[in-house]
Amino acid sequence: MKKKTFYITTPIYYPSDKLHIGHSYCTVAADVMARYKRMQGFDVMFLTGTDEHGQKIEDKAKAAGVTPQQYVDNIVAGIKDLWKLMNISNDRFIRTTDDYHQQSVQKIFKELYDRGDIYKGSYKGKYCTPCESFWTESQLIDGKCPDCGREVAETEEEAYFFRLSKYADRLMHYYYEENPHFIEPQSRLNEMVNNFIRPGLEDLCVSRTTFTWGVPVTFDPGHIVYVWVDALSNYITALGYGNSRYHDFEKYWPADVHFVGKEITRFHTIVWPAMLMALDLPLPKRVFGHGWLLLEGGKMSKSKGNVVDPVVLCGRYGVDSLRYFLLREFPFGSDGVFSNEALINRINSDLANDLGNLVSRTLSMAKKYFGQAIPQDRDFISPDDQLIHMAEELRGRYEEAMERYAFQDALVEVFKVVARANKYIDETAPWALGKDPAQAGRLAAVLYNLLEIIRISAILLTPFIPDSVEKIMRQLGVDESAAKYESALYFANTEYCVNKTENLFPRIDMKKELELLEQKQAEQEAAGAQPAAKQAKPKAEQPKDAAPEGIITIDDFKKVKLIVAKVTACEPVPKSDKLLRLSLDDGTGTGRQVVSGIHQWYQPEDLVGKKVVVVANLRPAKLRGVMSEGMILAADSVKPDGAEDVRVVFMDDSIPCGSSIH
Ligand code: ME8
Repeated sequence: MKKKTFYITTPIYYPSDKLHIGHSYCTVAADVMARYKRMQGFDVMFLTGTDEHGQKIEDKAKAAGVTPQQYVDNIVAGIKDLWKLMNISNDRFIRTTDDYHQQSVQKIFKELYDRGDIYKGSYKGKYCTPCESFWTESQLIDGKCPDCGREVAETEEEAYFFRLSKYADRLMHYYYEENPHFIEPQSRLNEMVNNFIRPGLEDLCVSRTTFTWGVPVTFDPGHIVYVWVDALSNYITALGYGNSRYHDFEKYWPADVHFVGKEITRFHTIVWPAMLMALDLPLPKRVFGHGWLLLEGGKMSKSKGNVVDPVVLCGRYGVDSLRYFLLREFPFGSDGVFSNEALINRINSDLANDLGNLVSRTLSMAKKYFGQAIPQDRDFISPDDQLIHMAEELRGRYEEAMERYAFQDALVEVFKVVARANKYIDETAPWALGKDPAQAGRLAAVLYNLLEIIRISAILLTPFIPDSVEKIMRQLGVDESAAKYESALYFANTEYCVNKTENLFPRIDMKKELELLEQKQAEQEAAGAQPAAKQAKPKAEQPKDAAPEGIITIDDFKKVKLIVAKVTACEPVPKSDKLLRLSLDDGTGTGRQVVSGIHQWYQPEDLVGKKVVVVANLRPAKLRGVMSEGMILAADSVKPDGAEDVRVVFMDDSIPCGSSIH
């Protein structure tokens, strides 16, 4: 029998800077859904990618002194690494600079033109470069871009327009008659209708002539296809529409769901369906506009530094912990405030205390009392029924939530059962049963019940924390069929072969960890706030003549004084397990002292006698009460197991102390 298909997409991200936790949020959610549908037996197509054209990228590349292609290649490589690190199981990754995509976009544009849905006109209005959007005077807020609050420029150009206005009625019909669940959550439907459709849709300007980094309009040289037409088309070109690179269009289109951030719901629920109507193609079944992750104080901003960098968070707490937190903490459709404290609390309470404890207590008791397998001679008694019933009903409740994309609700259901099982341990007191040989049958039933609950919960947690579930299943020693979705419906007289337990989710010392993160942040701020992550919306205002975000000028770079220095002495900073105090010969004759958070990776003897690179003109700062007059350079990376790795940059010993580095 042919498998049912499921096609799910994320937005394609702008590779204008490194991605931050907000981008991870949407991608992890899509990954969870894709894994869930695969687990159910669907033939899944999960697409993500990058949206690489437009003036913003062209400007950034120029400022960086590289070609736009070089600029995006570099960032896209980092994005792919991030998805690998975060265990994202996308089936395809589309880049809008891929040849096949560009050719398809050209065909789509021409097709719309030939059908009369694109026509040539002239545009006069206000243009916001960072948002790549035209605005009318009345749409501006205080004369500035209503989306990002930045300056807009007066523009007039000959341009092509898409007859968006023509589709208003058909869109309304689709929303209300044909597919009432098209826009989720429902509040976004009201927003689209009241804010955009009812006031009257205007035709959309779909070409640009003011820059060149984009897909050229084949029949009118000098015109570039508007970046949103280019970007939205990715959902079909990636399946082979208009190209012969892929051949899955018939199989997977229409998409089952597009996951998008709420700010781009408009493009996906108005512009995109209208484009598809104009092309005579089926419309996506659903667009889910999810909420934003905000930081305390309102927005994620680069001044908050690495703490919102998913690479750092995965390195410190593990990929699964972060995945779990993102989907458990915030209802998918609403905004949520991200904080390190919330993250650590959630890991400690749910993963370490509830799930981790249940697994380790149960497994160690099973091992202690019965070795590996649980004897078949089991005395079940009626109080077990309520627990078993709850576990056997769990899959239904979980599924009901998952089908609504209510990831938080699905996880709450699973953890209700986990909590109930922990309570059951306290009620049945297996350690007391273990003392009485006459109770062996009862003890076997209790431990069997607990193992079955762990197994069922683990199956349902697979999409969220896949690596940890694999470890749990290994520890339970069950065969593959007992780990399948079908087997999550009932107690299955499963055979267990219990293995050595390993602490899955170590408890995090909140106080120490927050201090460490604060210190990392202080170091960054002292170092001039390194831009670690792409700034999330809403965007902060920038001075008019500032270089694009994430880019510095050569003059900025010249401000940093880098010199070679030799480590003459080194010792741990008292009361800190992270910091080392280094005495340096910096060629001045007086020397200097630097405090560095590298003790986790280096012992003093690894450093003494070595030559390092020092940022010599950093404002001195006290770290744990010890004055630090500079910073040594080191590379920060993530090992395959997710742990953070730091390697100091050492210099050739023949270079004299005090030599400056340009
Ligand atoms: O808009 N919280 O790309 P983009 C939650 N290229 N999600 C966030 C977030 C935050 N703070 N910040 C970003 C684009 N996101 C276009 C899309 S699609 C055809 C073209 C997520 O790099 C959210 O899903 O600005 C948002 O829609 C997406 O990143 C935008 O990424």
